Amino acid sequence: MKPALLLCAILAPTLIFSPALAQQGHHQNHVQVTDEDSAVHIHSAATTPISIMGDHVHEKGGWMLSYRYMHMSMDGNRNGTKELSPLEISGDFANVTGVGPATLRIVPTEMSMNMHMLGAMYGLTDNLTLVGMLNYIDKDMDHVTFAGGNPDLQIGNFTTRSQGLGDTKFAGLFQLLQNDNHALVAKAAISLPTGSVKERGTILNPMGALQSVRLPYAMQIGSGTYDFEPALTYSAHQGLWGWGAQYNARIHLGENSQNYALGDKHKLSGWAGYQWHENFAATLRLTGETGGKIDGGDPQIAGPVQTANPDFYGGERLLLGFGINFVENSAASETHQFGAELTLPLYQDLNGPQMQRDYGFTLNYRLTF
Ligand SMILES: [Cu+2]
Repeated sequence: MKPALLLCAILAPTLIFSPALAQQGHHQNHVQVTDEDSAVHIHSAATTPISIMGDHVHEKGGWMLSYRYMHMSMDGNRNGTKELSPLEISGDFANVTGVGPATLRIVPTEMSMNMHMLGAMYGLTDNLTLVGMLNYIDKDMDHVTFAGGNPDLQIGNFTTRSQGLGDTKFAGLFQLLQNDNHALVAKAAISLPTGSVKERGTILNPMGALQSVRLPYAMQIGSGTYDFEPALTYSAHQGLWGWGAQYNARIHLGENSQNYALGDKHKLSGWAGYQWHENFAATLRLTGETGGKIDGGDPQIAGPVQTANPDFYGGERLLLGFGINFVENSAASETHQFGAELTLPLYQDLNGPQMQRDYGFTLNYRLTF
């Protein structure tokens, strides 16, 4: 990722909306804000995109339970910024540094991932909130197989699937700064390797035979390592507008039991949100992300396919997110919030050949009490 692009990710929403930031509105964007003069709590919709996690803390004794559904779709392949057809990958690419044969006769064409996340937050003090999160993940990947002796001859298609409990996360969120308009929250999380790294599936090999293999890294459910996930989130609101920025990372600590570590990831997001109704807000987000290649390799993951090569992982992306948040008006002290966000790729520079990102979306329900 060029520094300029990362800077754009942060600045663009702020610049786009800056003329309007001077406006004064009647609502505050705090979910916990109540109308002092009324017995009825007035909640207003959050102006932070739903895909941004760890942006807030809860008051001492406050709880939040959440369910999040994330879908991510991948379609086609690229090397660097150039798109590649399956025929180009089968014919032109050597698998020189990878494990297994020197050719790539099996080419993934589409992939989808679904993630169900259950989360709980609890305010231990006004400035420290504890978080726990469980994930359930399913993945499927479609492939075409070309003949071992003829890179132009397609001999069939197959799909592999994997599913299971993902990595489990525990986090502490520390409120570093909070006043009427600004908040700064630091997150320190540990990810436990509860997700499987030994998923198996059946492939159609270039000899035309069905074969049971350990699935490539992209189809495994967990990282297999203990991971450190730090984040720092700034958010602000004024009138009907909100904006903010977040840095977060996933750092893999050591190697897993199968002798590798996934590439570390770093993400920088910038966003703006506008509360166009007391109960609704719209959000716009830009995220720049960078990820490394896989370090090491699982000797049981081999084959004439790009996803079995640790070097064909990682790269840089710029993503655009459009979101909507809703909060229910309620006289009770609990609030129900819903959020949805659609994510589209703007730019991808990948260590390829590698599958490229297509659309994704996140749906979220939160209960605060
Ligand atoms: Cu919360």
